[in-house]
Amino acid sequence: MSEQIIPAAVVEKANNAREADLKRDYEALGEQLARRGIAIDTIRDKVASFHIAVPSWGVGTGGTRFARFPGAGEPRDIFDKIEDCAVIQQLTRATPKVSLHIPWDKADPKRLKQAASRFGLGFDAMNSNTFSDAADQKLSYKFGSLSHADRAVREQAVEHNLECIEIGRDIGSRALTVWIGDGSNFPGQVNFARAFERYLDAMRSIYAGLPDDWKLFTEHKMYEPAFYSTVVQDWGTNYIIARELGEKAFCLVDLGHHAPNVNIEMIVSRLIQFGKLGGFHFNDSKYGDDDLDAGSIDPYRLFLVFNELVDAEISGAGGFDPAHMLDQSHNVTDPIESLMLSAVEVQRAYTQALLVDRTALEGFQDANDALMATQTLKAAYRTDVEPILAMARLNGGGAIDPVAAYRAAGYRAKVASERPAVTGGGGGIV
Ligand SMILES: [Mn+2]
Repeated sequence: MSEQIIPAAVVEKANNAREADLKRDYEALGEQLARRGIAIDTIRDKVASFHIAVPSWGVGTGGTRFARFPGAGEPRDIFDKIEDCAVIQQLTRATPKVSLHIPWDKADPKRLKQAASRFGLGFDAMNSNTFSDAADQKLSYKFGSLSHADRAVREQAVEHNLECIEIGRDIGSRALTVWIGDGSNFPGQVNFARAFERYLDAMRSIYAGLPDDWKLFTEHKMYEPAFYSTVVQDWGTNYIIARELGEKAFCLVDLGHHAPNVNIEMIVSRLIQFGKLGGFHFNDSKYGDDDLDAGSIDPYRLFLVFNELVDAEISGAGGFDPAHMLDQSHNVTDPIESLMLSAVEVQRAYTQALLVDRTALEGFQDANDALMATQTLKAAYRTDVEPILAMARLNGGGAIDPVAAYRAAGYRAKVASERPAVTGGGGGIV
């Protein structure tokens, strides 16, 4: 039995106050779903085994490029971060893995492993950082990293990524995510083709260092920090990269890294169809890479993404096993609360997508019945699946209402008294 940070008695008390109502709601929803030919327990079990990784950098307050307003009791190092992540997992039972960012989270791998296994946690994809300069770094990434004009800078960036793989091997990770800030701010500043060729060369060296059972995820982003051009700017370029590198290379879709109004679910479908969807960085956005909480702005879009994922899951698309990670920046909320609710929102979209009547949908599509086709999706989306999510949490030993249990435990006040305020530090908005 792994250690629990929130006292079991607090969770039990919070659950006891809600359990009778939940059982009634679950039964009522079960009857409703049975009329639609759906077994609620089957859906609940699928949801219980659906997991989302928490980013280590997400448990601190992110900040914007204007300022960072630190929160109380922020984690001081990776070991504090792991404890915060353990709280999220304990109450939601949806986030058993943590995604590390190097060098921010650099520590003795043995200690990392011990710290995580204390709480029954594991490690998800490793994330390299060549978009900022580390304190002890020889050469600067100011003008790029893996695509830099200077070979020595490129080699340094490759070495860093290989080190991330080494650390990852020691702690049981199975993937490396590479996002670079390389690009240009002025027309003419960079030769597009030469920069991309240099990037591909550098990535081939990283790919060569990848263990056989690992995956390499590359993440595209349209703009920021470069504002005229970005080396890995869109999913087309990302697809080319994955194709060029080989079968262990996949595209990572961060929901905030697209132009406004781009049809992300269609990108997801294309990447699935050609076997190159690696996974996701879930968040939400209104204008750009806002890194807002998943499902907070456009929950229907999140559902439509999952509609594609469930479609692929059901049709048995070859090698389909996408990684699910959150990638958010919290500025006005308690990061633990935001991450708990975001994990639940991602689970919710998955659950709703499981309810789509796919036989009916295909019939309406073939009959060109646009209205009924879209209503078929809406019928699933409109279903309040909260009782399923809450029951999966309760059965797994979590909280019916994670935020209520978290607040009742007074965790934030407790760590605020133990952890001195963090003033500087990397934001980590990728
Ligand atoms: Mn990201």
